[in-house]
Amino acid sequence: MLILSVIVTNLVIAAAEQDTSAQYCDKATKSCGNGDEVSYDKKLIFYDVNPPEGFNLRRDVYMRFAIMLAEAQKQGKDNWELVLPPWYNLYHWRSGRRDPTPWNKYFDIKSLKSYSPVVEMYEIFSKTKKKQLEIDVLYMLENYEDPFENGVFNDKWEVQGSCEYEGLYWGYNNITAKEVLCVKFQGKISKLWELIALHPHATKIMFTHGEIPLHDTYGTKSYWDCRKSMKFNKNLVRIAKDYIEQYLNCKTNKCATYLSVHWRRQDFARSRGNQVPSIAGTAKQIRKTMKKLPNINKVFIATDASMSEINKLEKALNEYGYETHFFLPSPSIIEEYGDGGIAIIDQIISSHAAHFIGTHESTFTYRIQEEREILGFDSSTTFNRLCPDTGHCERSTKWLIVN
Ligand SMILES: Nc1nc2c(ncn2[C@@H]2O[C@H](COP(=O)(O)OP(=O)(O)O)[C@@H](O)[C@H]2O)c(=O)[nH]1
Ligand SMILES: *[C@@H]1O[C@H](CO)[C@@H](O)[C@H](O)[C@H]1NC(C)=O
Ligand SMILES: [Mg+2]
Repeated sequence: MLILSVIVTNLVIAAAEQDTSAQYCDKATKSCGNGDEVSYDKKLIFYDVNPPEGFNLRRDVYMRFAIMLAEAQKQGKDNWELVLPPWYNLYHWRSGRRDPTPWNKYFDIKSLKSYSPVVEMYEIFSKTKKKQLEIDVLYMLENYEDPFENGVFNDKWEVQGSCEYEGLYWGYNNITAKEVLCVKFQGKISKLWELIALHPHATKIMFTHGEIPLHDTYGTKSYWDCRKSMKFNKNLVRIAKDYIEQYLNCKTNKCATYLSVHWRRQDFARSRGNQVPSIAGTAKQIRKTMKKLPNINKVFIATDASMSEINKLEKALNEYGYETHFFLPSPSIIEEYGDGGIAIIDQIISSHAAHFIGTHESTFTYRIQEEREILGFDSSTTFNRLCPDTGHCERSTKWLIVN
């Protein structure tokens, strides 16, 4: 507590100091009028995530940083902004290479900003006078080899010394870092303020491996306030709602007309074979649930399965007599939104179903479950999972909303 308050004091002092690097000019405040070199009045936090991590874990990492900044802001530390890391080269997004994609393609930025001081990379670029964007300090976070030293997990960090960044800077070749430091880190994300305080004059700080710091508290009101602000881009919502109306016969938020299933395949089917069902096993489990929903005959499947797997499941469900739907995007939707947008549309459609069955330990499923909590569905319709064909089937954990 004492240490923290010292740090907070340091930060306040640091904030009061003028930034002399003068790389920014703020159009909004018109402080750029006659070409004077005027500083952007906010300090910036950048982060990236372990490259193989998917979209939905990245959404959780975002929440950790967004909450960290929102909480700091509540305590009067309002001179920091979080730069939204453009989406680039995601492992699961295979339908063609795309340029680094801003967050507004997928999310409602106004809504994100209503919770936390966030800014898009292109907004920062547009205020950068130099040809390069220079990060002052880049902290490369690393796990401790033994997180449970003497049997206990303590929050801690340790600067290891300077090292080399070999990452991609979100796909940009005009970003550099003046200083790169390797840091062993474990524990709550708010401890990053201690690292930040080591460089009180730095105005642009970046963290790699943003997935290493943990939520200060998981599932609390701040968590849900942040989560609620993560609204999707309105166009994606409209596409999903049009689909629901046209094919699933529902015009309201809480639909009574269909069951939805998140059927995660690909790497899950390959490397977690004992946790996910076979195709025939999936169809059987869907039938078992459908028997308890006598008024419903429509099934919506969100999936990353191959076309041949999709056809097999569809055939099995049709044989049981169910009307089966998959969202098949038009070429123009693929072109405009890519795999990321299609995945979001699948999530939105799944969120509105009368009843949902997810895939165990999939963050894609978790985000759908949260959406359903926000929509106000009974938790018994939400926290359900596909079980393996044989063996033990652990129940889904219920992460209930806190309003
Ligand atoms: N369109 C679509 N894509 C999916 C679906 N399930 C998984 N994916 C893709 O696979 C990725 C899985 O990574 P991630 O989001 O981290 O979720 P997790 O790996 O299931 O925890 C997603 O981001 C999507 O790109 C699905 O039901 N529909
Ligand atoms: C860096 O490159 C990107 C992509 O070409 C461009 O949009 C951006 O404005 C550039 N940034 C700076 C600071 O010049
Ligand atoms: Mg993943």
